Amino acid sequence: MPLTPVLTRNWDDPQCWTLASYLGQGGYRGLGAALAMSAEEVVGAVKDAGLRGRGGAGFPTGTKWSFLPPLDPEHPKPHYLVVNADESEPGTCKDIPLMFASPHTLVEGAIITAYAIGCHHAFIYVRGEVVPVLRRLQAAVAEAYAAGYLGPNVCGSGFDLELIVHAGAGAYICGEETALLDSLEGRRGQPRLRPPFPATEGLYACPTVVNNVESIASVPAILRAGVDWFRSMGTEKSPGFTIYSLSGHVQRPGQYEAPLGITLRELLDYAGGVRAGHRLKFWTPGGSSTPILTDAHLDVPLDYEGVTAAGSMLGTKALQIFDETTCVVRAVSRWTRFYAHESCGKCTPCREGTYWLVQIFDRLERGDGTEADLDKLLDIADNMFGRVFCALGDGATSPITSSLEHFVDEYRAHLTPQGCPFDPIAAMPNG
Ligand code: L3W
Repeated sequence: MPLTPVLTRNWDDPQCWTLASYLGQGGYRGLGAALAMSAEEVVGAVKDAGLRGRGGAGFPTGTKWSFLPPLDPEHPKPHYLVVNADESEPGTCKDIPLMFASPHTLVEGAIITAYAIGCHHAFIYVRGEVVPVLRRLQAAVAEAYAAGYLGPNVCGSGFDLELIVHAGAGAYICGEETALLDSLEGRRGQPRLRPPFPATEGLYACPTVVNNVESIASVPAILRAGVDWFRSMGTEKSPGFTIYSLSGHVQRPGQYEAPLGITLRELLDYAGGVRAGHRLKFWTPGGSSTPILTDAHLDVPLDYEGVTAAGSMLGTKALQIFDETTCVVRAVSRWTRFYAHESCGKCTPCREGTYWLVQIFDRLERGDGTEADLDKLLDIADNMFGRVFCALGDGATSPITSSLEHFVDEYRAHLTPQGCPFDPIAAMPNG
């Protein structure tokens, strides 16, 4: 399959983040097309295109928009749009480069989405740590206001929109949509019980669309080039293009924009393959919250159906590549430590479960593990999965159960007084 640079197409331009560069590439033409349509027609176009959420879950974007109750002049409750730009999943690095290189793509997508859902106040909730990205977003929003794309009477259409860039304080849990809303309201970010989903009760208990950066940034191209064009890429159930982030033991790590349904084997060809002299051992299709896959899955179509059939999720399309020098137990142990650190503590299975998982991994690595510890890992994972408050806890168990499924012998090789049999230096990119 060929690469399909749409979102990434102007990243080589030395001034790619500016309005002038974006306009030179046909920017804001999608907005022009949208404003010539009714809001319902815009929602219909995104539905027909089959765009699915790029933040991890793959939920149909247009369908989500259509869940918002109609605006009722008798009982006015505003509609809000919140862009989830809190990218923090391990290995996931698509939204931050996208906002850094081409912030206007997101701004244009947010304006179109707000118009479609009848929203007059939209928010971009971005990780506070990525200050250069924050500055570029703020500059792009300021440029858009000055050019009349934001503010009262957008492009003379009679539609008013305020767009606010909000910096989060750096918590993984705030990427969970309801924790993000709590944080945006000024509270400690912790997930809310769903239902009600944000579409009916979101920000300030008002109907709210929460979408990932890449989902929103994909909207202008659909309006500009059309539904058929979008559907000419990807698969029937997962149409379009998307950004795959390749990292780890790969010759040319980076973002590769390609149709959904491409395989890791094809993407590795573009990325120069696994580092010289080594072979693929395991990989993640979507960050650390998706079950790991192995070299037996090189030809799995990277779309929402193909990856599911292989026993994983597509997730954030963060393809972390590990060669045979990597200890799978150590990799999973590192991720587990991340989840324990980032657990918000609201629910017991996640707060306690991630803590005890870390204790067991530490035992295995230092040579104090026993066969019973392997059962305990599965037992704790079983007591977490489906019993936690949000997807963070479920995600923490995915690499554990899948690595035990594929590499139980490697876990057993740790049950010696020496513990981990791997040389950590060999696994370093220049090892
Ligand atoms: C109205 C219904 N809305 C579902 C909406 C819901 C949400 C979207 C998807 O987790 C995954 C997670 C992570 N009425 C609805 C409805 N919705 N039913 O649809 O919902 P859901 O529950 O399928 O997923 P989620 O809670 O959004 C996202 C995985 O992504 N992930 C995480 C990545 C982390 C980041 C980050 O770094 N910030 O993106 C990676 O794989 O594990 O499974 O909007 O409201 N009946």
